[in-house]
Amino acid sequence: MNEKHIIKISKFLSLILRHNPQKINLTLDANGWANIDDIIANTKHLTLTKELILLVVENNDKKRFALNDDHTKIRASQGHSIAIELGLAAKEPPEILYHGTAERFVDSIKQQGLIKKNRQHVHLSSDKNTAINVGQRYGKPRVLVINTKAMRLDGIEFYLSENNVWLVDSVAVKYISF
Ligand code: HQG
Repeated sequence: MNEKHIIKISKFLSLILRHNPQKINLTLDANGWANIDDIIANTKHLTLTKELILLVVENNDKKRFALNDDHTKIRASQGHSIAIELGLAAKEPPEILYHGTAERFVDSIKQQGLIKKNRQHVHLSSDKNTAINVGQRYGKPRVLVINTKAMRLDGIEFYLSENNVWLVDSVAVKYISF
C-alpha cells in the first residue's frame, strides 16, 4: 500500500476520532474509543481494512492513535475538539515546556495567554524542535517558553498524552517568555 494512501487514512482517522465521528455515523465512547469494525463498515469512500488501520497506528509519525488490548478499538491520543475524557492522571512536567505558535498569533497571546481555541487542551512539548514544527503549520514559527514550575507551584495540573504531548487547560501570560 502506498504512502499517500496511508497518509489519507491517517488524516481520515484524525477527523473522525478527534472532531467529527458523525461524518460516518460513528459513536465514540466517553473515553474516545471507537470499534474498528464499525469504522470499516461505515467508511465507503476509502479502501479500509483492519490490516491497514493497524499499519497506520504502528507507523504513524506522531503515534497519534492508540489501540485497546485486544486491538478491537482505536482512539486518538490527543488533539480532540469534541469532549472526550482521556482518563489521564495528572503528571509532574519538566520545569519548562515549549509551545510552538506562529508569529502572527503572538500579539494576541500577549493579551490573552494561551487558550485552547477549538481543542480540549493547550498543547505543549518538552522538545524545542517539535514546537517549531507545530508552529510552522500556521506561518513563521515562534517558540514560547512556558514556566511550568511556577504553574505547578500555583496548583495548575498537567497531563501527558500517550504520545508524549503535554496537555493543560490554559497558560496565563505571566507564565510565558516570549
Ligand atoms: C494559537 C498537532 C491567538 C496556538 C500538533 C496555535 C499539536 C492563540 C493555535 C496539536 C492563542 C491553535 C495542537 C491566543 C493559542 N491568541 N492564538 N490567545 N492561544 N493560540 O492546532 O497547539 O499533527 O488547535 O499557539 O502537533 O498548534 O494534529 O493547536 O497556534 O500537538 O496530530 O492557536 O496538533 O498535532 O492551533 O496544535 P491548534 P496547536 P497533529
